[in-house]
Amino acid sequence: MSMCMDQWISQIEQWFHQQPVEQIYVAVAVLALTVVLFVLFSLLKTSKSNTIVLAGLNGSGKTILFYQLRDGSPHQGTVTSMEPNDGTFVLHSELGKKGKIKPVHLVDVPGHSRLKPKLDEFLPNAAGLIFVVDALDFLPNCRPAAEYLYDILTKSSVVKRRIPVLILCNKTDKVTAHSKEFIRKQLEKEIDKLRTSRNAISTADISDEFMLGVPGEPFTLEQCRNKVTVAEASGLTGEVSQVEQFIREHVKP
Ligand SMILES: Nc1nc2c(ncn2[C@@H]2O[C@H](COP(=O)(O)OP(=O)(O)OP(=O)(O)O)[C@@H](O)[C@H]2O)c(=O)[nH]1
Ligand SMILES: [Mg+2]
Repeated sequence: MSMCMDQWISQIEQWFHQQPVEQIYVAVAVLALTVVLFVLFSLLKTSKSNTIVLAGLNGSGKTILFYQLRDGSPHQGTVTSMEPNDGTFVLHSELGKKGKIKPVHLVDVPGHSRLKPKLDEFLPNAAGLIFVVDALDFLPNCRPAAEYLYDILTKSSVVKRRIPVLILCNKTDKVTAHSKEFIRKQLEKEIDKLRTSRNAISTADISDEFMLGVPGEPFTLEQCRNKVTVAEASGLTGEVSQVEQFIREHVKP
C-alpha cells in the first residue's frame, strides 16, 4: 500500500518537473485567487443584516404589528411599551413554506420620547426601517409624526447607508382611516415647514445631521437619497402583506 503511494508521489513529482515553471505559477495564482474570492463572498453573505426596525409615535400600532408578523395574531398588546421588543424569527405567513428560510430580526422601538434614542442602537445595523403612522388618528399627530420622521430621515446612520424606509399607514381596517396618498402629502408639507425652521436655527451645529430635499423646491419624499415608500396595513386584522413584502425585499429569504 505505502509502496503504491510512494510511486504515485514520485510520478507526480516527475510530472511537475516536466511542466514549464510559468504554468505552475499561473495555476497557483488562479487557485489562490479563487480561494480569496470564495472567502470574500461568503463573508459578505453572512455579514448582510437581517434587522428590520419598527419605529413611530406611541399608539401607532408597532407592537401589534410585531406580534402579527411573528404569530399571525395581534395578542391583546394595548399597553404602552416600555422596552424595545426584539425577536428573530421566520414570518408567520412563511411557516408553511418548504426549504430553509432566513429568519428576520425584528425590533419594535417604543414611541415614548424617553425610549426614542434606543433607535440609534439598532439603526447602524438595519436593513430597513418601517415608520408606523396611525392613519385613523392622523391629523392631531401629523406634526409630531413629521418631526420624528424628519429626525430619522436626516440621521447620518440612515442617509449614509441609504437605509430604505417604509412609511406604513396603519389601522386601515377602519373606514375613517386616511389614505396613504393623503398622509404622504401631509407629511411632506410638514417636513417642508420643519426644514425651513430647523435649517434656520441649526446650521452652526449640524454634526450628525444631513440636509433634506432640494433648496428652493417644495419637499417630496422622492428627494431623499434613500428609498422612501408608502404602504397600508392593519395590524389588528392581519392585513400585513405589504409589510411582509418590504421585509422580504430587504432581507432575502
Ligand atoms: N383599529 C385598529 N387599531 C389598532 C391597529 N393596530 C393597533 N391598534 C390599536 O392601537 C393601540 C396601540 O397599539 P400598540 O401596538 O400598542 O402601539 P405601539 O405603537 O406599540 O405604541 P407604543 O408601544 O406606546 O410605542 C391599541 O389600542 C391597538 O388596539 C389596527 O390595525 N387597527
Ligand atoms: Mg408598543
